[in-house]
Amino acid sequence: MSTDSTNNNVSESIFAKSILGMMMIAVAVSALVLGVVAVLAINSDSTAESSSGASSVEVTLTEFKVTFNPSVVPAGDVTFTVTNNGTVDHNFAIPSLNARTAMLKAGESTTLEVKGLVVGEVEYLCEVAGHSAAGMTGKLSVVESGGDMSMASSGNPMASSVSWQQMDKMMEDVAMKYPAKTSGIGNAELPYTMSDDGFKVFSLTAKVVPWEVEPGKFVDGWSYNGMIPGPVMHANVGDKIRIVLKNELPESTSLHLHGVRVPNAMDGVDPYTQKPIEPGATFSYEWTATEPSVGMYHSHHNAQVQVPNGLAGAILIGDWKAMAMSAAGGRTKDANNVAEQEVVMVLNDSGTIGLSLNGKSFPATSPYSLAIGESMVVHYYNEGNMTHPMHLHQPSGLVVAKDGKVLESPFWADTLNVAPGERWTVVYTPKDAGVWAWHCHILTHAETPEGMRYMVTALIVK
Ligand SMILES: [Cu+2]
Repeated sequence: MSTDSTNNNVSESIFAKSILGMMMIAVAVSALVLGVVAVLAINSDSTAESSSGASSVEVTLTEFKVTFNPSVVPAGDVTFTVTNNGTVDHNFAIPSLNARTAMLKAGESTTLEVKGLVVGEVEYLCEVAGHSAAGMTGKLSVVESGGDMSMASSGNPMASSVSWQQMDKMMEDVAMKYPAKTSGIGNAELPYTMSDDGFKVFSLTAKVVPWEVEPGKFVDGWSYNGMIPGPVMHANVGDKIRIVLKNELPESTSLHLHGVRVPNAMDGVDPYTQKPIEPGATFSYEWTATEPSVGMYHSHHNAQVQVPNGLAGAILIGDWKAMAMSAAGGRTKDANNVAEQEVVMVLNDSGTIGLSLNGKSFPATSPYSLAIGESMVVHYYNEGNMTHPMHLHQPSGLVVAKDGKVLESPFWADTLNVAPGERWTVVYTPKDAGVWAWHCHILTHAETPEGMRYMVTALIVK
């Protein structure tokens, strides 16, 4: 459904030809709109400088990638803290300076002191045979040190001694990575099987998997079927539904059907309505769907840990594309009154996954695309612990349903507060072409001194 098909619509060639350039405009617009630049910390009392005066740069090695934090380094003496986050041996070398670390085993870390880096570019690589060819090489930008560009610190923990040129470079580097490829994607459509007794049977397995939240950053993701968010289930009013949940987690769990009308015994609130599903055990939730729902399914056991760590997904009962367009009643100026896309957007801010849209942090978030006059029905789901004012730069959305109930009076909003547990259904029908930033408007959920991050994606209108 939705997010998957959307990804496919946005081919890389489109990005290669035009989107990156357009995205840069969006970046510039976004930076202005977000207004973050004014409060960025630029401080000559660098927190990133050691007592020896060397700047610190973190280098992370994985298969087969080398990532730097920050992504550009100031000229002068630099201490590289090199960590092998991969599964095989790697090292880090700058051949032109004859500087290299020893071979690092998986999980090992070391430091590499480099003196007198000069402004320009230096080539780096992993020296294990074949690894540079596989991608573990590149050029590191060395820029002038901060000097008198400094301003007062805002106290931001991200503060470091960077000039505005360094900051612009870092922001551009991040923006140009969008949409960054990461392993794993959530919200895949979950196929069902029909049982002999007439149930649509959906199978879920809860288990912990390595989840790539942003490029190179793997966390312990608590997943349904190995993905975050869990797979999307679609059913119709009148269906007999059975969800078979196998628990492969290190602790008990249970599954609550949030916003779905089910008998009390199927409400998933252990120990009241059932016993906890212990590790290794399986439990079946079954009921007959009597009402349309924009439902969440999520853990109701140690939920403040399990849900933000990833145990959440969408269950949609009824034809919400049709219901949303019917509720919109032609007000969005859709060309044919048909929704071309349905998008589930799960918001999160806590646990191992952290600030994210559909389990990914910018620049790993998925872009969406539409043509002028087409419509996209978006279901916002907040599975986190904070409210998120979701803002699409263009167009305004017509809010047509709250928590799976169609509104008697749909209303327009370009910024919509989505509180924990809420689902809002919005019809977006663009009128103007461009790459439109789409993000949470709590600014610390969207930007850092190193560029856009976390709850940011884009709608590309052709
Ligand atoms: Cu937010």
